[in-house]
Amino acid sequence: MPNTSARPKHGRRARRRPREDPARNELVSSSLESAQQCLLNQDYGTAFVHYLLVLNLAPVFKDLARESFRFTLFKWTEELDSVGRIQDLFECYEQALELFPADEVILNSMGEHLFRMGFRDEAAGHFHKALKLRPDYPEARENFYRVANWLVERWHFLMLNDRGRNRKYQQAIQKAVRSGCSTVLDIGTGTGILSMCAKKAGAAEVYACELSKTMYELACEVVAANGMDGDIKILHMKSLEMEVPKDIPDRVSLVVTETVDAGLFGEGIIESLIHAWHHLLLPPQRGENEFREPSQTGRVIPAGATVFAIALECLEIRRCHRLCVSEVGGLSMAAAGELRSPVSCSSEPDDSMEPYTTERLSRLPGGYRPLTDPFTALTIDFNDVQELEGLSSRPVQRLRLAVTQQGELDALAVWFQLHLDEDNSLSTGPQEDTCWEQAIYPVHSAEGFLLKPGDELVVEVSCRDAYLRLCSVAVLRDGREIRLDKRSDPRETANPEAELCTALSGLQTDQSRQAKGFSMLECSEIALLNNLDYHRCFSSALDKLICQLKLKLPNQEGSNSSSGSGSGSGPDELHYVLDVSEGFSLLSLIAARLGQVKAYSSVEKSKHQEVLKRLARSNRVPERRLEFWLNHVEDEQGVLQRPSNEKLWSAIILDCVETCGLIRQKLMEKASLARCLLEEGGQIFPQKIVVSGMLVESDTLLLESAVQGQEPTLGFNIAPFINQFTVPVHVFLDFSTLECKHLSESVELFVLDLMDATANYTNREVKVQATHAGRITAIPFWYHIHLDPENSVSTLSHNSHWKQAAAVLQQPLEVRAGDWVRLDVKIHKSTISIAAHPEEDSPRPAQQ
Ligand code: 44T
Repeated sequence: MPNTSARPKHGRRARRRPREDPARNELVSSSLESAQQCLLNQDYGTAFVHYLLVLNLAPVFKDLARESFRFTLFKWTEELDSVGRIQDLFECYEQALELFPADEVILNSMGEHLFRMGFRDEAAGHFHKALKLRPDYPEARENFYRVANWLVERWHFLMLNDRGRNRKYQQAIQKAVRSGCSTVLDIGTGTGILSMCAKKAGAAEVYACELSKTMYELACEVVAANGMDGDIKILHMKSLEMEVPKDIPDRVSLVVTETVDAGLFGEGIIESLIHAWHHLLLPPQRGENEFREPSQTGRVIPAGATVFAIALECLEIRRCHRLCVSEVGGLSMAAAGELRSPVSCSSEPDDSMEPYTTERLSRLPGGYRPLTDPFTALTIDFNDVQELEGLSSRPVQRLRLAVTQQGELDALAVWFQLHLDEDNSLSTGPQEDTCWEQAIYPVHSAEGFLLKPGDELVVEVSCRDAYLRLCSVAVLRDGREIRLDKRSDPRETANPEAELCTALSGLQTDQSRQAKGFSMLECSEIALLNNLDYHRCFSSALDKLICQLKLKLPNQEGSNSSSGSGSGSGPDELHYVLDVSEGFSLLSLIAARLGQVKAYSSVEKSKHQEVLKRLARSNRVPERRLEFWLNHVEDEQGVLQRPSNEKLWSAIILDCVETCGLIRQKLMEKASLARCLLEEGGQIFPQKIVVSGMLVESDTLLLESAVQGQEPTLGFNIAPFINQFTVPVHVFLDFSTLECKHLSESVELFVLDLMDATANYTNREVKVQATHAGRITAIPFWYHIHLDPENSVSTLSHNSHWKQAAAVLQQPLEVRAGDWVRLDVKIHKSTISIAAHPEEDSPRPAQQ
């Protein structure tokens, strides 16, 4: 019999009111008073400490003081942030969350700080928590949407929607388990689908590991919802850290994994499998005569892979990886030196370089031209640990490929066949109807090389640092080998006359080239440099503005003497132009070249500043006319300031749209600040942004947005869980090649007038008439960026460095041709959202 006498005592004690402590009460009330006084004096640090004391000693004040406490926290951490006391900042948030663990505003705000510091996963976790606490909290929702793509990458949806792939993996797993593989480890389980297949097929023990925290948590949820939480042990770790018996009791007979990316090895499958063979798998079946039970041997699904490649010409790839123009916005680019995209496998492996990028070849704008037949670049047996281990020491393989079509060599593209077992394989090829992209190895020596039928292309295949690397090294033509990596200009080396010219001018070029080395630019920055329309447009708008201002000057100063044409103007008559573009931008230099202009660039990286300085020199722009703004300001908030105390800006160039197709955050705030810093007659560029869109029916967009359909995925309940990570706006879209049916003309959705201080952006209703019958699943949108009434650029143009975005509807909307649809367009803090409704009152089309 338990001792019951103890219980009432406890109960009594718990129920008793805390003893009044006058000294403590005194402290609480004086601290509260001090906190309020400090708040009034804007001494937020002290106020914060007082509040902490009060709320820890007297939690009853929590409700009352919550608002002021939050305010103090935000003000104080803002100060800490501005002086770089990041550690202290996060400590304050932690203390605040100890007091208010379920305060969605504090959680969301801490998420924003984490996000700015680059802790994306942690930030996302905070937004997610805030949203769960208050699903209708718009700030947290917008923040969550911004990070959801990193938490759960969009290809998860594609893969789960790819029934062919799901079925093949299921069949291979079923066959292996039924043939006796009874213990299974799923490496990189994602949503847990392959583990559940193994369990359902009858495996006795199933283990799974997943390194992403979000995916691990998701897998746990999914497995539990399918009633298998007792049957599948999921570990939040990288397979390389797993040990027997610490993490799993014994070696397993089957490893299943789909840790492959478009370049096959990019998710580390080689390293994972070498480790698994040494530590986690039973020994493999060796030879025919040494037969052991399948339950006593180890094997891997997929069993192996064959990698294919092809050489191709593709303008779209070219414009993102090398400079294709010699003059941009009136500037000669000759002195820029070599500009490279960060995608290269020819140079020494380097953290800042990626060996390949990925594209869906079938969706490349402008298409591509194959220059060779597809060839086998590599085969690999995942069940042979010696072969896996030997991969990185395999000698570089030189392949000679017959050129089948004439064209400029822009890239090698790679795909593979994944042999799940003897019967089942998946292909990631460009012709297949799969969710896969292909790996792209761009050629980026400054000039292209024209391949001709009869040529042979020499490609080197290697596997350094566990990445598959392909490199076009030479062309064999007429018995001569022309190196592609060590030439000054291929067309010239192939042509003796030109070779002579190069040799004559060579000395100087070669020297300066060596001195310069190369500068690395993002693919979107290179595409931007190649966008002549963009620069021409800015050049002409700036020119027009400066001319207008020059004409105004004499009147303003009441002078009628020699100025106006600029001839007699002194240094005081300079016009100040600020370019706050993100990343590499030539616009400041284009402005500086106009004369009478002092331009401030926001280019930050010193190598990039060097490029601009070189270009300034070679284009005869005096050095003092180009300044690097960020070299003079401590923190980013200082970006929008006056050029000097007595001066204002003639023009401020704002970078409005992100490459992904969204309006930049805080654009309108920046614009209103910029307006205040303009001299009379000055302008901000752009003046106006018109957002346009179109109704479309696109299954592709749906497949990339959420797991579709009502039926369970392979019989498992997965969709509702992963679909929590669905976002309403899809980014990085190429509208020109999106498989979709246009259901309307393009329509104007919204106008942002950056020069209008009174504009108030709220909801807007737009009526659109369907031109065709169909299911509206999405509304892609893009921007016309008006620098002034005459000059505008479109983010939809073929040479744009911008992609498009699309609002994907939660519920597709059926329409007939002629029906009217009402779009509710909302812009909240630069985030666009669009909802579509049938327009009930609109006139029906006349009956035929
Ligand atoms: N994306 C394909 C690559 N992991 C698939 O955290 C095709 C991309 C793709 N976990 C468009 C289309 C497609 N130990 O959740 C991930 C990852 C995890 C591991 C534990 C390890 N050693 C690893 C390695 C990876 O595995 C999961 C799957 S990786 C699959 C990559 C649809 N763009």
